[in-house]
Amino acid sequence: MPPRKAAWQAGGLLHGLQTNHGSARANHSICSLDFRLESKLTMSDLSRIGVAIDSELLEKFDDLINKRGYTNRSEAFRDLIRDELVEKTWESPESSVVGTVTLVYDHHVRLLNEKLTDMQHDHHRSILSTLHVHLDHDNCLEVLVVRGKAGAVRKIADALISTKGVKHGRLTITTSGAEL
Ligand code: NI
Repeated sequence: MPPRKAAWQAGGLLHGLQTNHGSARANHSICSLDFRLESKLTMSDLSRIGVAIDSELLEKFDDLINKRGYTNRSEAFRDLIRDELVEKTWESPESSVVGTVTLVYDHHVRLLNEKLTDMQHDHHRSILSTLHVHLDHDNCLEVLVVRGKAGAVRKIADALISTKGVKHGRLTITTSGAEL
């Protein structure tokens, strides 16, 4: 399974920001950005940079971040960078990661419940918690919190999602936050 973007984050922003390169090339704006680690916020950690960006793209960016509830550009840019850094860690199978696996399935499918439970018990060290919701008469939603080496976590998610009878499944990648 290809790496998937976590929630909206950078993927959503980047995909929402296609611009007409032909017409807007010459029309650049400079925006000033603060980059800092919020957990260690001191003046010496703060770097201020200027970014040249075409006006049309900047307008779309401002539009998008307003809708997402950002109050300033700097925080939106920082989130873009963090999301790319998190994504990068998943490329190495040995890196330590955290994530969630979401499954939707019909619990009437023969032995499906048992199969999914067996698989979760087989990987009890990697699956920290499971939330089960009975969506309606037939369908169940399960959200599993997973933690471990990227390769192993991905393998567990693939096995669960590809089990016959699972209607939809998704592995969402995130980070323990320690590196950001
Ligand atoms: Ni259920």
